[in-house]
Amino acid sequence: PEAPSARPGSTAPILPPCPDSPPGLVGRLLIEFTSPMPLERVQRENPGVLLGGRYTPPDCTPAQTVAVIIPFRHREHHLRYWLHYLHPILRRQRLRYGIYVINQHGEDTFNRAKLLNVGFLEALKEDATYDCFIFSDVDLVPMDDRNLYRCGDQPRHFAIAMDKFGFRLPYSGYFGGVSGLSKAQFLRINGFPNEYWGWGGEDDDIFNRISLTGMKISRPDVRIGRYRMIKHDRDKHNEPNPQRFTKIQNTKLTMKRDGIGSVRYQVLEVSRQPLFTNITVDIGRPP
Ligand code: UD2
Ligand code: MN
Repeated sequence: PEAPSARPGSTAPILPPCPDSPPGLVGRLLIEFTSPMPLERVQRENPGVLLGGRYTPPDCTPAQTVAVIIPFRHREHHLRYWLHYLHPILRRQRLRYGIYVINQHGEDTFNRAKLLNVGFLEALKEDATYDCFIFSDVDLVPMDDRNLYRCGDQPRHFAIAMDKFGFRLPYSGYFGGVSGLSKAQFLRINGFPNEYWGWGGEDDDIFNRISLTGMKISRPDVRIGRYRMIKHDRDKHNEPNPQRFTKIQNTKLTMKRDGIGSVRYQVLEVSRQPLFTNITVDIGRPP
């Protein structure tokens, strides 16, 4: 009789579902940003990662396909550390994933949330099976691989205990750093705001969108959701946005017209690198 592990007409074995708790995790990790991190070394250490930063576990079938979206401009040295630490973690977590670096073209004011909207749409254009989106700053590395980069039945906040905040949540409505929403959750809040130019407020607007649609934020245990942020000064052209305090008062009104349904941009280049996909995009400038 035909072996039960073979699909009819195929020699590829049917892999069992990936376990809820991946067996190869190591727990607490040592994270440091002192020794230089050449990209060639990171490539050598991650031979299983396919062009564009795609990975599929060889031994099991994951329940989700995860797109990791990174807002980016002029942070190459941070990206090298991020790739060095995150690829092995995500692999141990038995995720099927792809890494998308959304690079803002030009030197106009930075817009993190709009870049994340672009990442959502562009990742789906590349692979319509993405059903979970993890949005991560380029400078944040988890200190524990039990912090699973997956989506659940509520939006997830991963970066809850950062070194720069003394390993505590800075305030109860904090949703910055690293977060995850399923495709359905993201569409339910009309994605992220496009109108926060410069530093700050966009994460609070996203928090408001989630609360206003009746969802609840899910978080890991505080002993597991620990992060290191690579120390940095404020970038040029990402000055604190003075409008942020009034804007976050108005999410209820603005979220209907401003979001994934209204984002306008122009993709200038898609380039599949060995460890990530780079998408350079013109997102315009503040009015
Ligand atoms: C905090 C939040 C962040 C966001 C931001 C306000 C933490 C750890 N993170 O970050 O999620 O809410 O405040 O907007 O509290 N970036 C570039 N190039 C630039 C500017 C920004 O790549 O020129 C990207 C990069 O991925 C960076 C992220 O945007 O990590 C956030 O910017 P930041 O790191 O300067 O701001 P920070 O650390 O205060
Ligand atoms: Mn930062």
